[in-house]
Amino acid sequence: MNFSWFKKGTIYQIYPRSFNDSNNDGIGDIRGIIEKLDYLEKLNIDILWLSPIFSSPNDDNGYDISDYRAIMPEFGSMRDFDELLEKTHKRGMKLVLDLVANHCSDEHKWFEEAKKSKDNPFRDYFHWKKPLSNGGPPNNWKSFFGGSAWEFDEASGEYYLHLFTRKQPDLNWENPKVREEIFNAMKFWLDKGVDGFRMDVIPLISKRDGYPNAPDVGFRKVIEDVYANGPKLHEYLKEMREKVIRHYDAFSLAEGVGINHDNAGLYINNDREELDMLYHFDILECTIVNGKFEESSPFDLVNMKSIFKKWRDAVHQKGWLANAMGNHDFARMVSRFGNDDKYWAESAKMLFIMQSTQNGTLNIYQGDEIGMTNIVLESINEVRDVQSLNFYEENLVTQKMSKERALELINKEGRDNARTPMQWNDEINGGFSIVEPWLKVNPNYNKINTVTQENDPNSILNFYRNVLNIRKSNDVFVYGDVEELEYDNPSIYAYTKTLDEIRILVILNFSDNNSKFTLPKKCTNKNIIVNNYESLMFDNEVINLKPYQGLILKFE
Ligand code: TEU
Ligand code: CA
Repeated sequence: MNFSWFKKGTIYQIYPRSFNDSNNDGIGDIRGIIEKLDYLEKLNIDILWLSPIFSSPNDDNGYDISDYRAIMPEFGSMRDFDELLEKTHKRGMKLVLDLVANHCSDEHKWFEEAKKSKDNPFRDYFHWKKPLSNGGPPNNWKSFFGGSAWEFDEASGEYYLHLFTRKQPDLNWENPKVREEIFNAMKFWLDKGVDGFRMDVIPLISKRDGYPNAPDVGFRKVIEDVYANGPKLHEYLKEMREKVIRHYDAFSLAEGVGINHDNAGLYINNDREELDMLYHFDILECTIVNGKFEESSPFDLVNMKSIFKKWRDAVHQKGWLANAMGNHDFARMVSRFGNDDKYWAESAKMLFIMQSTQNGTLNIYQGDEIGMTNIVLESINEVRDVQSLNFYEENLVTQKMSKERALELINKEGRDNARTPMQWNDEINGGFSIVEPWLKVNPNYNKINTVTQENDPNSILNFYRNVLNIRKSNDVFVYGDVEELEYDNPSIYAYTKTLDEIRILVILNFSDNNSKFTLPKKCTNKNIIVNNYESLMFDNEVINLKPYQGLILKFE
């Protein structure tokens, strides 16, 4: 399938728990999303992706599903969902759900049954193994969220596999009944009219035969070589396309944990008939060496350029990527890649110029359009994310670092940074809720909120709207071929994008200082279509860029 709506369309990721609380219980909900459809339409969004909205005990905020066909009561009812879907479609927008199919919740009835006995018909929906002779777990696999990936079940004397928390048992995709259950759940939502799925950790669904021990090569490499890309993975993805996706005008978007540019094509190349696109993690993890809260490297622009280039080349004319600079699993984009203090607005805008001119479907994470920043959580009691909490607790045992250092790392890289409630206005709790929200609101909501920015023509919000508007009527943004200029320049990222006779030139100053750049051809102010500063000095072919200045010039 080769529809262009998902290539050209802009995706907006909503983390429902933190988006908008319509009934003031401190938790965002579906009616809260409905209330903000005007806002999203005005922003020029085409596709909404909702992080999981299904029933869940919320050990991992919905990424632990206990019923694939029911709405989480805290988020509302099926009627609310149907209304959201209808109203989204009425505005010409699409709605995409999050399919978490590698694992479910330990409170799902499948797992509750499976635990009852070894011969329960649901037992084989999961991965069970006997202990080693010393009683230990069957292999050395580690959970993404710390500790062993195996949990001992007293009653049956066996371990079950959970690559995430112990409340997220991995489903056994070898079992055709499991595949059937998941495919039927997908059809249930697609039949309602949902327009596709973002597929959570889909590269992990096929496990390696015999569960071999992982070599000691760093967690990232272990994910690639041992957890992801298992032997039957592509068979399952083809089956999913054949039995489900193919029959609908809907897309499948892989969350690409464990995929690298060498094997990406196996997932998304058009001739493979598997998935439509994927998010790779290389940009999002470009400062993370092995895993979160471990060693990190400083931001390096040339490295970022090389990642973009590598991926672009890998899928060129064969497959399609999706491009995200932030999501609910990482710290805030402007805090990581820009300067969220002195050049907050400038760098937020510049990053969006980059993002909106890179290849692949453009993906905006809620709040980035107003430049929301990381938060400082003052004590561990304010931390909500299970990944951060597990890390903190593990450290209390191992004493690898001081408690203060652990909290500092959580504040730097933890997922709560991106999950603080959306900042709508400068009223109590940023207008998210009138009661205390489930996670602290960033105290900077007085300054950073949608209403203040709505009223300011130079705001980040209005800049996003404007760029998206221009992008809609300029296919070169989406389909143009990229060519780099001054590739080795450590502070300026410059590239052209060309489609037929039309060429744009993007110039981005990733620096707190002024930087000079020599234009490849003579330009005048008439060539400028986007500029995040009010002025620009043309001095023949040399331009002098201000800190974090970003420009798009157009030539015909
Ligand atoms: O994330 C998968 C994933 O790989 C992340 O755990 C990522 O590696 C990590 O956050 C970076 O440190 C997906 C979801 O996006 C995440 O929210 C879930 O917790 C996870 O799957 C389990 O479903
Ligand atoms: Ca609510």
